[in-house]
Amino acid sequence: MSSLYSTSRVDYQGQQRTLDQLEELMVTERNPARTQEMWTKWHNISRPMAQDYARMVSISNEGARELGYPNVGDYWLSNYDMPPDQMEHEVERLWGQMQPFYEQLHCYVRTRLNARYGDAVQPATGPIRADLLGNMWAQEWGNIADIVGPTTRGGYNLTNLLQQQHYDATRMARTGERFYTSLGLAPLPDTFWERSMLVRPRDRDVVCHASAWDLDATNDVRVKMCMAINADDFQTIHHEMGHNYYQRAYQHQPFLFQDGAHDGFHEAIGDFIALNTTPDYLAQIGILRRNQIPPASADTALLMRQALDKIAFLPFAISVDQWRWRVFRGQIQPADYNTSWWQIRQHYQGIVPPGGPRPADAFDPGAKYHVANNVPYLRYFLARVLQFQFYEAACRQAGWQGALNRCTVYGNTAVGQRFNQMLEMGRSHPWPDALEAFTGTRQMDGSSMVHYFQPLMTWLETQNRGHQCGWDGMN
Ligand code: X8Z
Ligand code: ZN
Repeated sequence: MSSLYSTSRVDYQGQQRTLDQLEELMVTERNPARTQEMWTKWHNISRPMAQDYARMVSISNEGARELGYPNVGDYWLSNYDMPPDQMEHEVERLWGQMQPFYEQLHCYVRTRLNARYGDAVQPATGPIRADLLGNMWAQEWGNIADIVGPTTRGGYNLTNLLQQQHYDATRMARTGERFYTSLGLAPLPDTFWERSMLVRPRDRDVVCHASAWDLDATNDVRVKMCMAINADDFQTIHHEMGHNYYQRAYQHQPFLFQDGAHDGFHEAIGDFIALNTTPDYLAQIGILRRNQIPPASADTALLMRQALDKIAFLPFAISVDQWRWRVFRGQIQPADYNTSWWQIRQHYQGIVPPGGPRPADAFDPGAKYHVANNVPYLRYFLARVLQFQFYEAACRQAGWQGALNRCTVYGNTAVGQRFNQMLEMGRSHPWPDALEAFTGTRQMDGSSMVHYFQPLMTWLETQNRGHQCGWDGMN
C-alpha cells in the first residue's frame, strides 16, 4: 500500500504525473473539467488497496488485542492520558467549539464557487464539489483564496513573492531555521544540510510525503520532502522543522520520554511557528517590502486565507479517523469502505466527489497518505487547536496588544525560553503539565482559535445573511 501510494503516476494532459506534481497543479488549476480529471485519476490509484487494507485491519486488530486493547481504534485513542471514550468526547467538544465557524465558512465558499462556476458545476445549496477547493483531498482550501476571498487592495500572494525572489528549497529551509534561532534555539547541525532530502531526486522513486527524522537521538536530525516553491511548502518546512526542534529538545530525557507530550503536540510545534510568519515578519526578513504590508482593512482577507487552511481542515481531520475508528471496531465492513467514507465526509465536511457517486469498488481513503501508510490522523486535528493556544499564549507573553493575527514573536528569546521548557519535557509528564508549562492552562481548548477568527466570523455572518446554510446529511 505504501509503495503503491508513493510510486503511482497518472496520465494527465499527455504526461505521466507524480502526486507532488498533481498537487502543485491543483493549487492553481481553475478549469473544473481538469480538476475533475486530476482528482478522479488520483483517487483511482488506490482501488487495488482495498483487499490489502481489509487484511491489514484484521492483522493489526489481532495485535491490538494481544496488547490488551479491543481494537486498533481504541489503541490509538488510548494515547492521551485518559480513557479512549473520554478522549472521543474531548474531540467532540473541541469540534463543537469550531463547528459554527465551519458552517459559515462552508456557506460562504459555496456561494462564491456557485457564482464563479454556475449551477451545473457547483449548485448554490448542498455539499461542495471536492475538486474545486485547490487541494487533492479538500483538506486545506487556502489555495482558492484568490477566487473566494474578499478582493482587497494591498493583498499579497506568498507563492508569487517566493518565486519572484528566486527562492529555492535550501533558502526556504534556511528561512524556517532562522525563525527558530531567533527564539534562541540552536541552529541545525551541518549534517542536517548535508543529509536532508529537500527535493525529489531525479533517479529514483521516494516517499515524497514530508517527514522529519531523528536518526541518533543526539544530533542527526533530517527532513525528507519533495519541496515546491509555494506557500503550502513554506508552511510545510516550518512544520517539519518543528518536529526536528522538538526531537532535539527532548533528547536528554530517558528513552521512553523522548516523544511529544502527545502526538498532537508534535504536530503543533512547527505550525505554531508558522502562525508567526505575519506580513510584518515577512517584511522584516525581506520577502515583503515595508510598503507592501497590508493595512488593517485587509485583515478580513488575511483571516480568510488562514480560515480556509485552518478551519476547513478540522472536519477533514475528524472524518479520516472517524472512518478508521469505525473500520477497526468492525462497524464498517470492507464492502462498505468507500460508501461510508463518503457518507462521513459529506456529514462532517459537506463535500461530495466530482462526477457523482464513486464506484463501490473504489477505495478513496487509500488515496490519502495516512490511510495507505496507517498513520493516525487525530493528531492533526488536535494540533490545529493546540497551535492557536500556543500562539495566543506566546503573544500574551510578548505583551502583544493588537489584533491576534498580526502578532509575531520573531526574535523574542524570552518566549523562546519558555517554549523550549515545554519542548524539553518531551513525554516525561502527562500532557496537561506540558501544556501548562507554556500556556498556563491544562485543557485543550478551541477558544484561542475562536478569538483569532472572531472578526472574520462576524463578517461571514453578514455575508451569509439570507442564505440557507448547511447541507444534506450534516445532522
Ligand atoms: O502529514 C503532514 C505532515 C507530516 S507529519 C506533512 N500533515 C498532514 C497532511 O499532510 O495531511 C501536516 C498537516 C496535515
Ligand atoms: Zn508532522
